[in-house]
Amino acid sequence: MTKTAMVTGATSGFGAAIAERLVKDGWRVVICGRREERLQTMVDRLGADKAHAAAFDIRDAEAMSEALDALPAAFADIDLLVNNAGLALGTEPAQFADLDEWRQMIDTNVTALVTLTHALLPALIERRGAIVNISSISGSYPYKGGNVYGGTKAFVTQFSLGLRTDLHGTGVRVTSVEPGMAETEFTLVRTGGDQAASDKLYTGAHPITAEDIAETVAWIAHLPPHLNVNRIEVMPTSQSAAGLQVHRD
Ligand code: NDP
Ligand code: 8X3
Repeated sequence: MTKTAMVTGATSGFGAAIAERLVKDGWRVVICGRREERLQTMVDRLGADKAHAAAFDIRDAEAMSEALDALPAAFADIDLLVNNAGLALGTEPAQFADLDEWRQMIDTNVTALVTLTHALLPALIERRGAIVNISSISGSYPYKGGNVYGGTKAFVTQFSLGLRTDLHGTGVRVTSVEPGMAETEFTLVRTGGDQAASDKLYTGAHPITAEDIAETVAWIAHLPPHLNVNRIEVMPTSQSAAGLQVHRD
């Protein structure tokens, strides 16, 4: 029987690649994001029987609830929730950071993610479904300017592990996927649209691609029901941890 996935943040980067990959693998997908034209283009390409566009700002709980209530019957029974929508804003040290940007990251990466998960949990339990949360290595390894972004992703990882514990015995699988540096629109968003900064970061680094993460998520989604990947950390070979720093007077 055809299974249905809901993929948030499907207008770009990981989410777009995950949605495309799942449809290729025979799934139906509900694709979410604010940029409605991109979602519609994707529906046109993948087919309206395979993809359904749900355009809403994930920080708006009412809009989220309306979008869930408006799902057509063929897309209403979600077997897999991919909580991918998220962003980093700013690279300044904490003492120079913009509080509104911090709040936007928390509202998107944390509050919206738990709100959607809470809404879908009863159905996921009923269907013995799965949740894949897109966290980040920034939740495990601090770096300069990562402050609140890293904090939100540490939350996502720990929330995933906590969900696993609470869902014990329900058959619902939960995975935290923790990618390192990947070339998507992530740095464009983080820098307020600075294409040169984005190009500079990725040039020569052979970063992760969106398709690499789609491959990882598809592998997790297709594992037999008795297996749960709790967390998986994926970096480009060119990236590794850089250790601690010491300030001397
Ligand atoms: P992109 O910027 O390419 O994609 C981000 C997606 O999130 C877009 O589809 C965007 O949709 C959606 N989104 C952001 N804010 C909102 C909002 N308020 N409401 C609805 N959707 C929203 O970045 P990535 O693909 O790289 O990022 C995907 C996830 O992966 C994020 O959670 C990110 O933190 C994480 N990640 C990224 C890494 C990287 O190096 N790229 C590494 C590790 C993790 P729209 O703008 O249309 O609303
Ligand atoms: C994105 C990865 O290391 O750029 O989550 O913060 S990193």
